[in-house]
Amino acid sequence: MKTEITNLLGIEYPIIQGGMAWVAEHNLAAAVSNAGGLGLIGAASAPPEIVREEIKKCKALTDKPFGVNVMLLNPNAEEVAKVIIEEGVKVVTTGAGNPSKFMAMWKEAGVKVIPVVASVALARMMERAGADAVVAEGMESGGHIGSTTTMSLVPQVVDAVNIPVIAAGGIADGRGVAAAYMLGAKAVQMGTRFVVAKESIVHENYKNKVIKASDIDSVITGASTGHPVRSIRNKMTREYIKLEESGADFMELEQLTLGSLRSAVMDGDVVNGTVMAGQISGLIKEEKSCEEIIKEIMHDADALLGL
Ligand code: TUI
Repeated sequence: MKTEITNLLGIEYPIIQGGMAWVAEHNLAAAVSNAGGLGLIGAASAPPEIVREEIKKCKALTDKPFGVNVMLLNPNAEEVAKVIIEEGVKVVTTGAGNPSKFMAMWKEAGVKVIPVVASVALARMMERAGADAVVAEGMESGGHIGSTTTMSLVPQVVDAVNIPVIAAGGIADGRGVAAAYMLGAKAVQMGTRFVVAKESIVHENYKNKVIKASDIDSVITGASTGHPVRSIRNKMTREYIKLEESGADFMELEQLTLGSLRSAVMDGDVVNGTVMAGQISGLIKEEKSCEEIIKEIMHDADALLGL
């Protein structure tokens, strides 16, 4: 399946791995890129020098293109944006905000810029600002989300812009890829599926939580703070929602989630930690290598699309 995105990025398959905080480190990114997709290092809240080290380690593991995701709520985003240029990274994606102020410097340096958007308005603005493509991410996704579903968002973004659109949110198999293609997308981005990859460094407890989750096991917390986050229901989300319903203030809510993603991903605390994952978790039944994931998905998508 060759598309405008495989051509733009110089990759074999139209599959991008989400730039997930703590999860998307160099081992996972390199494994996805080596399997013919586009791996991403998620800069999340990491200090710029850690991002630089992650980029160097990824380069040592793959000669294929890979990218970095800049999480725009990170106070260090500007320094991370510069590290990306200094290290010669070819592709950047952004999340959780509007990357307009970094666009000129990235474009001048020849970096391909692919903002993740959750609305038509931001997609249009990104096209005007010079984005090479956009990821239209529906609210089925894990982590920080918008309020429109993939099924509704993708075709509306496709109609609104002339740059290629990558679909994300609720996609984890060949049917999802084929459906995204039918909606006009030229590639997909998957996060949750790659959390449960053999090469993913996340704690076994986290992987098992995703594998055991059903269709209705994720919840949204943080809507009251303006930063809604989808994760798998546990003691932490129950306490958070109770606090939110009681009208707790921002700082009190922040206190509960401080370091909670890290403790779930790294220490396997899936009780008090935050297990970010998408609604498609119910479809993911076993750990597979990135190569197996990508090969199987593309085989099924090609068959469905008659390619
Ligand atoms: O960014 C993501 N997913 C993420 S970021 C993240 S780290 C985090 N952890 C706790 C709280 C907040 C963040 C975990 N998961 N996906 C891309 C995405 N971007 N989804 C939604 C958006 C988005 C939302 C509003 C993009 C722009 C926006 O407003 C733009 C504006 O005009 O400011």
